[in-house]
Amino acid sequence: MSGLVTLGEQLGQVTAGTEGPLRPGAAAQLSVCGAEANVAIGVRRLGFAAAYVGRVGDDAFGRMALDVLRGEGVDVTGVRVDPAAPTGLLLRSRRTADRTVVEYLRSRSAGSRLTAADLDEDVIAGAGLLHVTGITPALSPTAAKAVDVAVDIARAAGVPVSLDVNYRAALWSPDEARPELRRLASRADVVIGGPAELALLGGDEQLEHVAELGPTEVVRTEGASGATAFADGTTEHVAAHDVRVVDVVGAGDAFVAGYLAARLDGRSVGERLRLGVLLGAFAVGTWGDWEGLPRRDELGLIEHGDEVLR
Ligand code: KDG
Repeated sequence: MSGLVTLGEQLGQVTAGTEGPLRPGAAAQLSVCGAEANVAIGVRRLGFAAAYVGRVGDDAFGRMALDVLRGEGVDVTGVRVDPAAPTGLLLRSRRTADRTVVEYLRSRSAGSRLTAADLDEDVIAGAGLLHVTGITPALSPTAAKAVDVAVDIARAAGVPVSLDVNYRAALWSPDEARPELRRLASRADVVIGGPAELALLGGDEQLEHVAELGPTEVVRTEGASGATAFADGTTEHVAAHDVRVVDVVGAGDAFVAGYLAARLDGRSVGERLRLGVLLGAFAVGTWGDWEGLPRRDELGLIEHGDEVLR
């Protein structure tokens, strides 16, 4: 497989349908989410192969996760159904019209029971890119080990490694996260994160300081301002699209999917940034983490400013 391979946790997702706290009788939407699989779906929709490795429970959300990924054409050969633990859950309430609250019910979940034995060495060694995030090492010592071993396999095979810092304060403290994430960044080729995440790694948000850890490409996502990359000594910035924002969750994963898809396609850093911010614009303009990600033939809708695609 010459595409992207990634590993992580898929969660069931319950999103309140209306503004306010979660309360009895409130309408809710069910889905699945997970930063790594969001990226796999985004890359896949653009026409590249993607494989996802993880564990889900033998329950409704586990089945939903597998159905979604299979339906998107993501290779799930590496997903184990673990009968000993439930699929983790993410509760999302729109606490007010523009403030989202996320709660995790994921401790001792199936996804956190991921181990290095779940990895297929040949799949990683044959990939065009291994993508990992800072969420998986925070789940459990065995999941952290799985990430480490996956990176080892990729590096030994000459497969580029990308890291989305994805610091989750609900899972670990900055002091716990910093050494682990710095070590991962030092073994990655591409590191992507927001300003605060890059500061967690490099002491401040300067791309050059993170690059000193070892990666050849460091990318800062800057929300409504766009994104900036430092690669091979050169800094490049691309502005974000001017779109109406309905839901920012998943925008980072969408950016990563676009950036990495363009990288798999052998495109320049500037083109990677442009595809990244374009996918980010689709993500913020639609509800859900991955549901609104574009197929390749839809890119022009935002890229060319068309209001209607005919
Ligand atoms: O990036 C969106 C993610 O936050 C979401 O899909 C859930 O993976 C997730 C997490 O751990 O927060």
